[in-house]
Amino acid sequence: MKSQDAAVWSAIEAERVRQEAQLELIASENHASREVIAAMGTVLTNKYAEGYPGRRYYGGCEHVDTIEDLARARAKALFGCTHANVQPHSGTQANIAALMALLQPRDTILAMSLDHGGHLSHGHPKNFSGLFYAIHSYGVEKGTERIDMDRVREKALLVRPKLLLAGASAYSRTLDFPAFAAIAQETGAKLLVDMAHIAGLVAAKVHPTPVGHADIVTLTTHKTLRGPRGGMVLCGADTIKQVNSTVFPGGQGGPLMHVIAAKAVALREAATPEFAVYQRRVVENAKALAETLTARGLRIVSGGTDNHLMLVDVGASGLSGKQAEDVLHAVDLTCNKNLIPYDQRPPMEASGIRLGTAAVTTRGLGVGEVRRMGEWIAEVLSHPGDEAVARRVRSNVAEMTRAFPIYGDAARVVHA
Ligand code: DSN
Repeated sequence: MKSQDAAVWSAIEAERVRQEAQLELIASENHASREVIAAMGTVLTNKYAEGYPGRRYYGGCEHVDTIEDLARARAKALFGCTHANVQPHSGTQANIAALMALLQPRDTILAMSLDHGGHLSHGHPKNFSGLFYAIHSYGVEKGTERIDMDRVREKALLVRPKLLLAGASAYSRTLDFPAFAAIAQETGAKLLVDMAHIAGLVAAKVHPTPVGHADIVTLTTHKTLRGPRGGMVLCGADTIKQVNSTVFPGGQGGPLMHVIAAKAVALREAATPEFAVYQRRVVENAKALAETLTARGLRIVSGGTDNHLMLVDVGASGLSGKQAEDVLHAVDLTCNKNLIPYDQRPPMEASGIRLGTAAVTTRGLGVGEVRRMGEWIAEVLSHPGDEAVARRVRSNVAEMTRAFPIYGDAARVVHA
């Protein structure tokens, strides 16, 4: 590839070097294994396989049938559900399928507000969910910055939604799935749980599972689950027929068989004891990072974290979230600006940053390294524009990334 298409090759290589040289704190990202990446770069990308194993619209599907069956079986075993659809190209595609399976257009949904940590596909006015359904939202309380299930119940009794949606992309506390299910049952709503962020924690039993409580569970495979970029739907016998039809032909055409193979590989990895140890370390590291930042005077939304992520209110340092993201990026610490609950700033400025420990834990950082990294974050945020501080931290980050390579030389083989 280097000689055939140097332009694309060099951009891929530059991205590989960037990932090796920066500490990745974006909570929705991770570093997939070489095996997961290898599965995606295979001849499976050539195959059209609209339909499902044993019922395809094209010939020659015998081997991709094997792959999709493996992925489905592994997903069911890992998450303890009876049915799985592994075809969604992304989390949003999985949510499109789930909402179409459970609702009619214009039905009412009660979901967590994006401003308080929800997700675009849970009702943003410009997303399909906000365009085609009537959205009401719940959020976190002003004082605790946590979801209060009594308040969710009150809202559900008022709104009487057809569907209650639980799940978030910027909420650091344990989600109470039995309580969501009880509210759904009391108000006659279906329950959809989008566990995209916490799927890896759920697989390793580090976060309670929504399976058995929700009518449908959706997830992405590339965040804490550490697989390829993609989505998935888990459900029971009562909804699988609908889900299979709303994934294809409802929301998608041909499945990406190379990505489904990579999902199968990741699901095998996620069933190993090593993966459970990894997920426990992710949570330990997140707690250590939150404690370090708190000790250095930074406010963590809701006072801490139960999972892999946290929101840091950077307002007191005089910076916006955008500025904080930029000064950290300048020292090779990558994160994203994020609204904090009741934020006065617009989303593109924001008052917070979101930090997650899934990716740095994958490359081997433990509590000691994460505490050192927390000190560097605090130092940089309290001295924005101080080039001497930035130089010192950048050099510390470089040393740590060299000590904890992600792929080492093997990545060169994968991408060459
Ligand atoms: N964009 C993802 C995140 O960063 O949380 C959610 O899809």
